[in-house]
Amino acid sequence: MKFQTRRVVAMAAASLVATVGLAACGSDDDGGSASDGGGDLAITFLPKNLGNPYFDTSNAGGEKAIEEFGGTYEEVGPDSGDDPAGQVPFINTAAQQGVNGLVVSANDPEAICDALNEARDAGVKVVTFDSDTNPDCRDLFINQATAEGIAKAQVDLIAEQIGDKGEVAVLSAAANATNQNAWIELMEAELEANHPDIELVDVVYGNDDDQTSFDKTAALLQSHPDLAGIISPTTVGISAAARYLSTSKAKGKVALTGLGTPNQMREYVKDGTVTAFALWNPADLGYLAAYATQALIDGDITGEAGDTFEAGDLGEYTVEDGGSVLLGDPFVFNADNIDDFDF
Ligand code: RAM
Repeated sequence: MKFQTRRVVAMAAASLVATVGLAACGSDDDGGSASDGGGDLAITFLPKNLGNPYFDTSNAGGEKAIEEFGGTYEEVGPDSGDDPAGQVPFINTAAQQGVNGLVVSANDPEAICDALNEARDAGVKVVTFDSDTNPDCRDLFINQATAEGIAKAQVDLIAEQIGDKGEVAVLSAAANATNQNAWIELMEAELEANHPDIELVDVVYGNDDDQTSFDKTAALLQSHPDLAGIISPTTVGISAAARYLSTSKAKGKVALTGLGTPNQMREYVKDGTVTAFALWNPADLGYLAAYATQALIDGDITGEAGDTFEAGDLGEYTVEDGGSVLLGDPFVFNADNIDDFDF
């Protein structure tokens, strides 16, 4: 496995990168330990894998927050999200470095648990965001939207796009991804309860790898010639599937929806491959996760239900049952609004 790291001393202002309502500040610096920065708190972000624009945006939000309250931002992660334990070495290294906080999106609910708990025993505050672990292995989960809301938004979209009948398939991320699996389970329940004429015929996994997702889309169309639609609840999957469909005979015939970023999906909305898809603001998610981590480190909260903390520009948040904090509602993007967004 290739180790990759990107470190930023968040207090030292460098170039400004605009996201939606958030600005990220950073410079690359590979030297020194995580606690050598100009700020007080060393916080490391560990996405499912590096090179995914979704996490680039979410982590830029985290970096912006760390800059505001003073600390050192670092991002580390595996190149690929297909190994359930692939994040373990990065967790161990962060704990050895003595970082104050670790913000993780989990590729597997159990495989990284022991490593996270060892880090916690060593004094590191562990916050999951985007994709949770087993709740016993972290202090807090920052949830982008309710799983029920995310599932229903995608089912509503595909039902509308295929006239509420026909075969659909799911193109997911890693097979063990906590977030995608929770959404798929709820989508199945929603289809069963409210869409009797839609049949879910397949679930395939692109591992949040562009090429794998592209190839799995081609294979889905081959093995299901009557497919009416694809739901891809991953930004990597939906953009790869859209790229495949956009030049295939299935363009305009097989509907595609799911969770995507406006910048990756814009050309496919404009060329008619995709009508509408959903997401939340990833920058806000990372920003909220960083402020929650700060509140834990400073001892303002412990992660108990009812705890409240201030999250900079986003205002006050309350910890809910199960140690989770909810960002908000999913948002639907279409041809009418996609140009209002840049992330
Ligand atoms: C991908 C990742 C991430 C998920 C988004 C929607 O970027 O799988 O975990 O939340 O898609």
